[in-house]
Amino acid sequence: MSQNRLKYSVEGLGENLLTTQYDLMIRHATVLNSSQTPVKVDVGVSGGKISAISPQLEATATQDINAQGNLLSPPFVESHIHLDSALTAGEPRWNESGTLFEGIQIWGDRKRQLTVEDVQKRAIQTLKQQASQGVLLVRTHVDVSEPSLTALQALLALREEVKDWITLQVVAFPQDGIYSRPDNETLLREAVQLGADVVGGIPHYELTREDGVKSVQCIFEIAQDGDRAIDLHCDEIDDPQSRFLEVVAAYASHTGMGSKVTASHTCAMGSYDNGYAYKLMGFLKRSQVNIIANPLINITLQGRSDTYPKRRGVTRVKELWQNGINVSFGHDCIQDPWYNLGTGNMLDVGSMGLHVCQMTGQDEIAACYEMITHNGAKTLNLEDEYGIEVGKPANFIILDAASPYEAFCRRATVTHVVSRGKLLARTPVVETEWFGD
Ligand code: 17E
Ligand code: FE2
Repeated sequence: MSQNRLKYSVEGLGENLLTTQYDLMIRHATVLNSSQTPVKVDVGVSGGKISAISPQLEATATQDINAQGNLLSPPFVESHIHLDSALTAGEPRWNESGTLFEGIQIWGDRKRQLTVEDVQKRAIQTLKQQASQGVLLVRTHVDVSEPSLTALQALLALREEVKDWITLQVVAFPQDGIYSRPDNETLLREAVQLGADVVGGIPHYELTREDGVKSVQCIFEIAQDGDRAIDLHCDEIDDPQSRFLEVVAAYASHTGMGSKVTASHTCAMGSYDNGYAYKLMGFLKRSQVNIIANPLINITLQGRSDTYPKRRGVTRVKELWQNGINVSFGHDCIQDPWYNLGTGNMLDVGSMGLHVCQMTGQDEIAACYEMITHNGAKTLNLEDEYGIEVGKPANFIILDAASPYEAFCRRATVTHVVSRGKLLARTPVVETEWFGD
């Protein structure tokens, strides 16, 4: 067993204590320090943890990886996905209108055929696809407005099965609304008792504004009773009158749940007038809620009733970030009734976000990278275990790029994925052979 006595982080780069033997050593990596400045380091891993970060480590290791000056980054965080519907695009039919509502109808038919094996097969395939592209933390929604709770049970079992290589959080999500059927509230409570980590909701899809507000109240009660976090689909619509985000912010403040509360999508914010949005921004900041935008999905689902000018349907990511609110980006769907494309690549998500939200300045691009890494870990309330620091679990990736900017430019390959101190996946960089002049 290797020594594990080195206690300094990237900030303490000057010290270079010797150790005898690491399990894994990454040489010639670039990491970003706390002020986002790139520094060249070697990283030593032992006992599943990062045990040394130094400009040069004079040590041996059971396994050596030469990063060749490339970026060693904390893993990508998928803060919002629906694994229960992943890889079902076209079943039983394709979403021709491209709307959220047709997606819900198609899923309504598909979910009647769910079995535990069907859900687990698609989910594990998706998780492997995600992990091989550098995602090691995932929050998945699972529809619990389905009487047998098949998908929930499948994903709760899978959460345990995969925990040695990927961290999965499960949100109990009543896709059809809590009040669309008499037993949906009971199903949501049951899902929490069965072990869902997070309570979900969909206030904009309840029949009335009043039902929507009541659903938020109910969700907070369930979460407080079960000591769970909250992540609602909130205002995923172009309707500027859809104002459930203010209700969520109010409950987050009144209950003191603060950063344990997340509002996902919040598309209507892109349709609010500036006066209201400005007031809301202050409330959001005080409430400490997290926001998740899903740019790949909402740029395609929203704006469908517009002619021209056509709205983008994505929430005010740049302004939320400028106001110090924690924003992350999610993929939302991989080849399902709402979005028939996608591979789980978080650089695709971040890139779409930076385009749609016009975050092309250098600091803005860096912020978009944070939205697929650190900010997602914060939303999942897992930041204590996350980051490139001595003593933290050795979960990190190496990209074929020297910086986040370059990673976005070239949609860089994640060449190495290290999870719990072990190499989990390696992907070679594709090289073109040029036969012209
Ligand atoms: N369900 C929903 O209400 N909204 C979405 N974007 C997806 C599922 C993917
Ligand atoms: Fe979603």
